[in-house]
Amino acid sequence: MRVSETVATAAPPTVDARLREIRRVAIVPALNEEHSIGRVIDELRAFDPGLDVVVVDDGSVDGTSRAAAAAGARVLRLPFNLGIGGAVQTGFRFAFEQDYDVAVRVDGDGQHDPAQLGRVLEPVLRGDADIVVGSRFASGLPSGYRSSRSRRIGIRLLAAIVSRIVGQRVTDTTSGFQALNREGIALFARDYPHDYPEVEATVMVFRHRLRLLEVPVEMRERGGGRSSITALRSIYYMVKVLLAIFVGLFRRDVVPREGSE
Ligand SMILES: Nc1nc2c(ncn2[C@@H]2O[C@H](COP(=O)(O)OP(=O)(O)OP(=O)(O)O)[C@@H](O)[C@H]2O)c(=O)[nH]1
Ligand SMILES: [Mg+2]
Repeated sequence: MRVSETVATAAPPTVDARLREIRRVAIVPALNEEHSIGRVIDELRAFDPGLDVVVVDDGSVDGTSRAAAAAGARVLRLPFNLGIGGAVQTGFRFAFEQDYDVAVRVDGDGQHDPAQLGRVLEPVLRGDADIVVGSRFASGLPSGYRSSRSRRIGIRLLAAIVSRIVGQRVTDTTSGFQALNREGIALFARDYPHDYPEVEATVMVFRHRLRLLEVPVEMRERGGGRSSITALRSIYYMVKVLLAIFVGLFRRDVVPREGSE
């Protein structure tokens, strides 16, 4: 074999080339997002035309399902509102059962910019992580993302507590902008927290000995619709999530494996 051939085969493939070789799906939870869902789907396709898009419509009372289907997405319509955790788990079950290799999770309100998915996917495609979380605070630089002061404090406090528990610094435990390999998909298909799930899910990932990495992302303001998180709910959220984490620490059999019931 000539040296030039060796070099050519040894060269690492680009993200695009690696993506093309695998089955990948975007999971988009949506509750009453008829005004933003079409654009989210268009942007996902612009990032990767071969990406399958699954919108989990969690009992919307507006035209979310119609808008998603019109934009070419597969729509999983839940008969009533399960809440964000149930909707997200439905998406992961679908991804698992349909044998997808990689899944990304993107909110239906347009806050996550699909153009940044390359960065979120990179460590998963490189084989360095089972789940990658796009973090608003990982860069240490001020982020364009603005939310209420109480909510920012809450996010940071949760990040500090979770970092202590898992023994790795995490900066954004409430981000739903994620990429997962088959192991990550399998875990979340089997078991996913409810209500306000991301914080608990972060702890769960570590307890199952999966590898989690954060990458810095910029998040946008909501395109329309209403946030599910009001000021009063933020407090409820903090208390509930902290309780759930501590109860979760006492769970014994935390590692359901693919193929085991
Ligand atoms: N399926 C489902 N999706 C929900 C529910 N509540 C919110 N969502 C969706 O989940 C995503 C995240 O919810 P948001 O309310 O935007 O939460 P957030 O992004 O943390 O909060 P904001 O920064 O205020 O937007 C959005 O795409 C919502 O449409 C729910 O009960 N079920
Ligand atoms: Mg949002």
